[in-house]
Amino acid sequence: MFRHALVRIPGPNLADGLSTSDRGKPDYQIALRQHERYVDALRGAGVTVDVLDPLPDYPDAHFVEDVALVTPELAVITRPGAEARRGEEDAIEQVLARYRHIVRIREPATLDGGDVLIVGRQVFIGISQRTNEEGARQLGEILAPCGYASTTVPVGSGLHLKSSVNVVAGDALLIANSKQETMSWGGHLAGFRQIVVDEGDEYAANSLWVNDRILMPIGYPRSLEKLAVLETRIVQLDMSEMRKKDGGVTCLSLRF
Ligand code: CIR
Repeated sequence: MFRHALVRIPGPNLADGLSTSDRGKPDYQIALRQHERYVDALRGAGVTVDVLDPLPDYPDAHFVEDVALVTPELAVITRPGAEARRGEEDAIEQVLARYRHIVRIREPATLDGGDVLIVGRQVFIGISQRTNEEGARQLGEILAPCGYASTTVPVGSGLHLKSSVNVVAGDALLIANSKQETMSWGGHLAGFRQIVVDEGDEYAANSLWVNDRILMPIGYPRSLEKLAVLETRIVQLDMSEMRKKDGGVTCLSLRF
């Protein structure tokens, strides 16, 4: 059960954030409204949400998931793979120190929270453009004494591991078709139900299970239908402006 979430309000310079998308420039007012709906959805799931102010020098800072990860035992402050985002993690450390013992990922490691998928005591760490082997090694070493087993997964194309694979129930993963086939999961997927989203619906694989509900981007009826097997309440959210900067529902918060 998650009790808390941290989010950060997008700043007026969000259009300057990093992006590989050709969906155009985000509209600030619409982005703010979408963010508010997202916070409402988290509150609806019963979590207390700390809403942090924008960081003027960091147009991607509302994607808070990348700069930390929080387990019941501790908080790990990452070292973001994109140089433009380095420094965001210092601002989140001060906040998380109120809730958890802090451990930091150190140079030469790079690690983005978007590459870390924790399912029970199993940690999948995506090796991506943002997360290197040393980042995965340090994280594995930090989490091992708490009883977590880590394994690396090459992300290949796409930004982060969780851009295309997410946990949607205790034993179920939502996974983009292409990733199920091409990622070498080394047999680690065996214990999980896999709900595979169709080609064209890849963005829907970036959905977020929070307590009694799943937050997912609106506009994916086929994936919505597939998720119905879980009999979990689904909240659909318009993520159009976040998507223009490669963001989705998972990266906008830290839950713990
Ligand atoms: C970036 O490129 O870092 C941001 N524009 C998007 C980060 C999205 N984060 C995530 O999916 N975990």
